[in-house]
Parts: sequence; structure tokens; C-alpha cells
Amino acid sequence: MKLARHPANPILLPDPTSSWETYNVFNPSVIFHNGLFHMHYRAQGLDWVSRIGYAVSEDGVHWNRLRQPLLEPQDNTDSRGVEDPRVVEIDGVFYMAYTAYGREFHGPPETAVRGGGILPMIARSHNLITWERLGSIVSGEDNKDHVFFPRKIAGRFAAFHRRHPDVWFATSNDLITWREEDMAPIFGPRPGDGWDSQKVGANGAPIETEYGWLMLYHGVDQDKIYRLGVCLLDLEDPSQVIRRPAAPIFWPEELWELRGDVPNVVFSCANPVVEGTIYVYYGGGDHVIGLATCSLDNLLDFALHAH
Ligand code: BMA
Repeated sequence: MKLARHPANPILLPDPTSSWETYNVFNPSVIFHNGLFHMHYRAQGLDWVSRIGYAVSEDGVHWNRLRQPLLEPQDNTDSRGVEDPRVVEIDGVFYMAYTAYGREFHGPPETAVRGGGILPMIARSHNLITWERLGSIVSGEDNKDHVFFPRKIAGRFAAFHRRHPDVWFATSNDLITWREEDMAPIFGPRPGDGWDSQKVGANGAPIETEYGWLMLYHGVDQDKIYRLGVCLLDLEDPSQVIRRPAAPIFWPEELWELRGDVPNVVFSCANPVVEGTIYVYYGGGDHVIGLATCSLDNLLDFALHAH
């Protein structure tokens, strides 16, 4: 099982005529809403600070982008950038999970990244364009790779986040207050030296099926190669892993995935399902945006039956 790259790849490139998306566009969110694909993507320009841009498309392949970014750093906690958006619609309201990368390190020491700090942020919108910041899922620790479930579970908002080194499941009454007693680890890096043995983290919003939640996730190996995999989680209690196939479903092969700003990276924040096809959008080499697809039936079959 391998996702199929779209022939038009890469589908979004940096724009040398822009000051804020000059160098890299990557790790986009994409949701399908009212017959259009809406993309929120991470961009880096002349100052190397990440901002979040917006583009819209009829076919999911050709994009019309807004000239200005939608979300920019605001204070010390995100002065190095707002990164890796993941948007969902829950009961008619849009919520964005994004990472704030700031100067302040939050700890513990083994999670230290690039000399700064990262927090798992939440923003809310009613039109996909203007976003209100609501705070973070946790504070006082470095944490990222969070994403909301597309519906409430047993009446509560639900999310993944990554408390190093594990992926965690968390629920909340109001999506603003996240209590420690409502969080549990789901899985961590797989023992051994395989493709997901060093780091793991959630991709886009999980996909609901009759057999459980299909969760696409990224894994990193000892050579720092980023690949994508899938697992199946219990519908009522997503902290329970039903299946975790050993093989990845996607990995760097094209020049623009093997090279780039960071080499050997395919990193996804979006897997919308449109008419039975999963559209996996991803950053290639932290530099450009690619699209790979598969049928939902095939991926579910793989998750259920592969070893
Ligand atoms: C991760 C995140 C992603 C990035 C990836 C590869 O830790 O920072 O945004 O795409 O590393 O550099």
C-alpha cells in the first residue's frame, strides 16, 4: 500500500514576488467546505518567520491564494513563527490547531527544539479568514502536533497532541479548558530501528469509519527520514489502538522531497475525504506542497489487514 502522488505535483510553490512566502510553503491544512477546498499553509519569507497563508481551489489541485497572510506572530510566545495549521469544522464553527514557536523554552529539557519553545495553540473562525486566538491545550511544556477530532465524542471536544515522545488523546467540555485528568497517552515511537522508531505525531484530523478512527501519522527514523503511516483507533475511546500496521504508507522519493530546506521530509497536516478519496496534502522538504491520494476503502482495508 502506497499513496499515489498527483501528476501535477508539487501543487503549490513559494512566491519570489512576496516578502512572506518567498522561500518555503509547506505543511498545509486543507478542508472541503461548501464545494471548495480551503487551504491554510505555513510560509516562510525574507525574515524566515513562519506565517499562515490561505488559498482556495475548486479541484484541490489548482489554487488561488490570498496576497496577505491570515495569521502572523503576535508576541514572545510565537515571535519565531506560527506553524503547521490543522483546521476542522465542528458544529458549523472552524477551529485551527497551530504551533506557536517562540523564544521562550517551556521544558522538559529532552523536548528542547531549535533553542526556542513550542506551544499547541487553538484559534476559532466563522469564515475561515478571520481567526480569534483561544489559548493553548497545555502550557509549561513543549508540545505540538495537535489536531481536533471533527466531531464531539460522548459530548466532549477531542484532540490529539504530542507530549514527547508519545501521541496523547485529550477531551474538553469547551475546547478552551483542557484538564490533565482528561488526557492519556495513545502510542509512542515503535521499539526497534524502524521508520517510526524515533518520533511520531498526528497528521490531519482523524477519519471516522465504521471500524474506528483512521489516524494518519508521521514517523521519523534514525536517519531523520519523515514517513507517513496509519493506525486504527477505537471509535468510543480513541486512546485504544486497534491496529498499527508495521509498514509506512508514504515516504520521500521525489527530488523535492529528498532535498529542500530540510531533506527527506514528507510531513502532512491534512487528509480530507472527498467522494471516497483521501487527499493527503503534505510539505515536501519543508519547501513546497504536494498531494497524494488513495481510496478510503483501500486505506481502511490496509489498516485492518496489514501486519
Ligand atoms: C517537525 C515540524 C514540522 C517540520 C518537520 C521537518 O518537527 O517542525 O513542521 O516539517 O519537523 O522539518
